[in-house]
Amino acid sequence: MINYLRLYLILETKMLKCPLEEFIPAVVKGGVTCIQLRNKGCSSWEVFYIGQKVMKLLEGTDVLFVVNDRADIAITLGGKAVHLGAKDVPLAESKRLFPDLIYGYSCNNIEDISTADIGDYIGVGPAFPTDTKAYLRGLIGPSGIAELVAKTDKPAVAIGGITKDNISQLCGIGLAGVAVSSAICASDDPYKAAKELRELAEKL
Ligand code: TZP
Ligand code: MG
Repeated sequence: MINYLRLYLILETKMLKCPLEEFIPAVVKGGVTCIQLRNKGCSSWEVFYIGQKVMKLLEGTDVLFVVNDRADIAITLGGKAVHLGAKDVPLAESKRLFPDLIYGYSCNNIEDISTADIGDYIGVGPAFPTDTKAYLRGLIGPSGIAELVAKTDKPAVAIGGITKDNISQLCGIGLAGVAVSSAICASDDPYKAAKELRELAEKL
């Protein structure tokens, strides 16, 4: 699991500056280790359809594909992993129904950390301010992330507003990796953005 978390891309296709068919191979070459399909606000049909395309483009790579929010869509796609949070269906119930999925869980406080105990990895944040997520939970910053990471043995990725210019503030706090969306999705050169972030993520 841990190897898939080093550079965790949160895909929002509306941000892309090139076709998905170019973007996915570019970021894989650049060094992303996991791709989560987020596409907030899209219909189930659209998430399924884009998910199929992404899975096809990832064939033959060692990049983990994760569906955000929806275990049912992950299962329908034949995917292996889902990412849930406090506003999604309960992790325990989902795990009971779909025990073979890999589960990520979003954590912002100590209660979330305890809920995530039955999951496989955690996302912790927000690290920095971001416009990508509406209704962002309270900013906890690098120090808040460090405190939560110290209270669990689950592999953790930091999330929220992470760029090549601030990632160094997350070094030395026990992270398995970083999760980024706009820093790669909205880049004019997604290959270069992924490559630079991967190199910096190796120093966490
Ligand atoms: N959850 C907490 S912050 C965030 C999500 C999905 C947005 C991450 O996107 P960005 O563009 O890397 O800030
Ligand atoms: Mg969610």
